[in-house]
Amino acid sequence: MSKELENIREGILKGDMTMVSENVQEALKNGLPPKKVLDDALIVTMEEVGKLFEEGEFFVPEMLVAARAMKAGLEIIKPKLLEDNVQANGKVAIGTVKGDLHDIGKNLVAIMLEGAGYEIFDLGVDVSPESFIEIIEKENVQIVALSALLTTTMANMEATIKAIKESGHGDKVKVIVGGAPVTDDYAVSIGAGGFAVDASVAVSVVKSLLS
Ligand code: B1M
Repeated sequence: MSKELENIREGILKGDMTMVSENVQEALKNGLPPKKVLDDALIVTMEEVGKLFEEGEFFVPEMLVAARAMKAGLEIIKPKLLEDNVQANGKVAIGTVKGDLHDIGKNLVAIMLEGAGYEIFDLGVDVSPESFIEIIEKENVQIVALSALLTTTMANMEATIKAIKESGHGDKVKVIVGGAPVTDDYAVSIGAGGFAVDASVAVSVVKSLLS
């Protein structure tokens, strides 16, 4: 691995945005293809972060600063990728369901998915079923990712899934759900295509839903 890619990895693991930005710029200046920097440094290190989180080595704060550092690198790479016409792995619309304003977990999921090469349409918080349907129609997303943190708003996941099915998009769109009160059994009971307990598992679930 080149020195710049090694430094990007180190920067992400330390949550050092400057180190990541400088080394991404240096790598591009030295002629490394943007896709290589994305795959071999940014994405691979975010996978490592996900594993460290699953193993209990990293906690949410470390994951957030690592994600923020990775995002700093991603911002530099993004325009270059578009120039190179690199295709995203798939399109994902994500939001916290109607009535719910919690967005920290949802943001983590969005960042991890973006880090894994998916194009993300983040609708924010308090998102109505209609807004999800609108983005499905406008952007042809393949995955809808719903987050809920309140037992009272979990029901809006079911309402969103029902609305997507009724709108006729149920066959082409898979829905993944998650959030502190959500369980695998609940996901099955409301007809979701997948459930993830945390942001790194969400990446694996989306990957398998699209494979
Ligand atoms: Co709120 N809140 N809150 N809150 N809040 C909880 C959720 C609560 C459990 C606290 C408590 O009472 N112990 C409780 C819910 C109780 C319940 O429903 N049974 C609660 C309550 C009651 C409320 C209010 C009603 C309080 C009030 O006003 N009386 C109110 C509701 C507002 C609303 O949404 N309409 C409210 C407000 C707020 C703040 C605005 C102050 C703030 C949110 C700030 C923000 O998000 N920007 C807040 C916070 C911070 C919390 C706690 C303390 C922390 C949540 C958090 O960010 N965790 C929370 C208590 C707790 O959870 N310990 C609490 C860190 C985050 C990384 O974890 O979001 O779980 P989490 O995400 C995880 C996984 O769940 C998963 O991945 C992440 C980790 O990788 N995940 C997904 C999440 N979404 C996913 C989607 C996926 C896959 C995985 O696929 C699509």
